[in-house]
Amino acid sequence: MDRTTDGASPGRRTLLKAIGATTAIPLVGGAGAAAQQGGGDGRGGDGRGDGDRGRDGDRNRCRQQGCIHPFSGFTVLPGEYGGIERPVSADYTVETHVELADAEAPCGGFMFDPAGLAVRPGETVLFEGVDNLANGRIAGDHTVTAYAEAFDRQRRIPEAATPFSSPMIGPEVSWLYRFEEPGVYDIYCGPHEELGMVMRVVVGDETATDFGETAMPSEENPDPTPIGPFGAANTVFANLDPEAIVENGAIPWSDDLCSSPS
Ligand SMILES: [Cu+2]
Repeated sequence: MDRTTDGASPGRRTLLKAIGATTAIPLVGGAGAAAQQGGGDGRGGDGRGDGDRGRDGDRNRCRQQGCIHPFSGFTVLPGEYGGIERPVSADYTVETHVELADAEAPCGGFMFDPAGLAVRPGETVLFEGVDNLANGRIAGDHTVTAYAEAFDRQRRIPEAATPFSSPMIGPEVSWLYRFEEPGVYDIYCGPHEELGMVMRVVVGDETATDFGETAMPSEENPDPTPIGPFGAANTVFANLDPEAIVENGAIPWSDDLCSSPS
């Protein structure tokens, strides 16, 4: 049933495991290499396991162009932790920061900057936690998380979009994500949402924000469904008009975003 793995001798399989399937591909010759090409040989989906799939398996794991995972994105670690190169250069950069001078400001200085960003379908955004005490900003620890049922929250991303979240992004760590489906994406930082650390990405020209009603947890209803944005996040979203984001391309962070709309 399984020509590829049957044809691969135990020796070859051991070699693949030892040096990694991807780097092994250019090294193996003859029938083994031909079987790795896939397509055009009528094999189709044959129920093979993933363990020894080499290039085919990689394709399944990297469903987006450039191997940016639709759920977990791509985490860019600093060199001392392996220095894995990012698969693509980003089309846009968003800084995830704490502005020290704004500690007394309504949002406490926690921000995505810009807070509003317009991109085209298929473009990539790098969320960057660069420590820069010299300009009064420190990186802090943040996440880039979509409002979605997967996280027990109101869905505030397009129906067709995959929910996503970065891991915790600390100093000198960055996170790359590709936005595919048109529409409005509301994003929050797990630890700092209540302080207004949220942002809105508009992909393409779809600017509808009919996310529906939400309730906040209360004594009478401690576990409402769905849960919407918390605290100052509501104020920031009220100030991030999707049409204005598309018109301007980006809305930089400012403390005004954290004040009630007039
Ligand atoms: Cu944060």
